[in-house]
Amino acid sequence: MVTLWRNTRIATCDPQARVFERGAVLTDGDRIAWVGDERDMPAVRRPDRTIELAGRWLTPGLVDCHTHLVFAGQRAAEFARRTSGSSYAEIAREGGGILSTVRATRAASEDALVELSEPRLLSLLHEGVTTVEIKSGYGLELDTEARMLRVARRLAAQHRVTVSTSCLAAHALPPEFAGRADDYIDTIASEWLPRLAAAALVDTVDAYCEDIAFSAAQCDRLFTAARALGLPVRLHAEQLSNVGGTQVATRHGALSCDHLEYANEADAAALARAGTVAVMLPIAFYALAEKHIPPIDSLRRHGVPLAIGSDCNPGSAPGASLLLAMNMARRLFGLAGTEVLAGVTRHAARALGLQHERGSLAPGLAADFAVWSMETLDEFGYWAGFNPCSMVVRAGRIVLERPV
Ligand code: DI6
Ligand code: FE
Repeated sequence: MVTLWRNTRIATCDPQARVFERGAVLTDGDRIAWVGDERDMPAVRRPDRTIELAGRWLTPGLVDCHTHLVFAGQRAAEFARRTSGSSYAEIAREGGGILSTVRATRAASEDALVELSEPRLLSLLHEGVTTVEIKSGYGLELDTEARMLRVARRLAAQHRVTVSTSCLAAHALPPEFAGRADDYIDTIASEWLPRLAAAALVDTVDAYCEDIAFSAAQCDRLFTAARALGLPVRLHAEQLSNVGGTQVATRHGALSCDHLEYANEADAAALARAGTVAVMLPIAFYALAEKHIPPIDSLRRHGVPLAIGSDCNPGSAPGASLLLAMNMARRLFGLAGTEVLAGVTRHAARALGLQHERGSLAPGLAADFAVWSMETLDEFGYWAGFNPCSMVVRAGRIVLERPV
């Protein structure tokens, strides 16, 4: 079916960031057939139906390129401790933090995890998100890692969303491997990854490179194994300190390096050389009351593509709002409205290796878009705790309408 979406202002988020003030989109089934100024529309395509958008803004469906939204339990008690002075690293060293969510997640069935994760996914979908990345990393044993990734696949099958999975088994050292971090990395690399990949559960391999997690050398070994299996890599790098993760990840052609609060000039240069996306996660920065801001100017100067993710997780970013992350990226990191919009569309798709399919509006790409009750594009990242998304279209079909 050919549909004409008209009377809309369009931000294509393509590499030229083209905007059409009197725009229209033609979709044919689940693909975009044409996008542009309505006056230039080819007369040959007779639409089967026409949707009037009353001058509202239209953008690509948003892409949340970094979430840990499959988990059980919550860590409100840790949040309370942190608001009265304990640090994230301190709580992690005592066996709380990630390991506390690992205990809850190991004890949860696959069905229970689907049910617990759905409200968080829906919260994102109501904000115009049509593609979401979901990590494992709260199993730290083969069975539970596989269960988390199956849950991510089931969420994709049951909801109108594209899901990209990341295996984050190298998130923390499980108690079974206490004092044997190298053995743990080797076990993931030689036993778990091949089996998870064979079951088609893994799109990307991720790791947490930090003092309280895994060293750059360990991530290097894991990434060598991942790439031998044909899997792309990405990394949680330089979040709480600089331990050289960005240098290792970029040598492996990483799709993205995420967090980067403590990245330096040489890291920015390495990201640019490798074409790696820098993913900003300001909700984690905020919730941990971090003070050290990512080197935004240096990333800009080197021309590194900047993306923004929600980081939805029960520890450092409790919540499920990409719009809030966009607001924080502007207020806390100084990003511009145009930067946050590109950061949740084109650059976020690139962080998942999906830039040729989604994240911008052009003929041949997926007909995934969001419609916004806004006057100006500068309202992206301006609202805090208010959602101006009024319609979500996925694969050419309206999947959500909200009164705004
Ligand atoms: N960095 C983060 O922000 C999350 N994981 C990571 O490596 C936090 C995960 C958690 O605390 O549960
Ligand atoms: Fe994370």
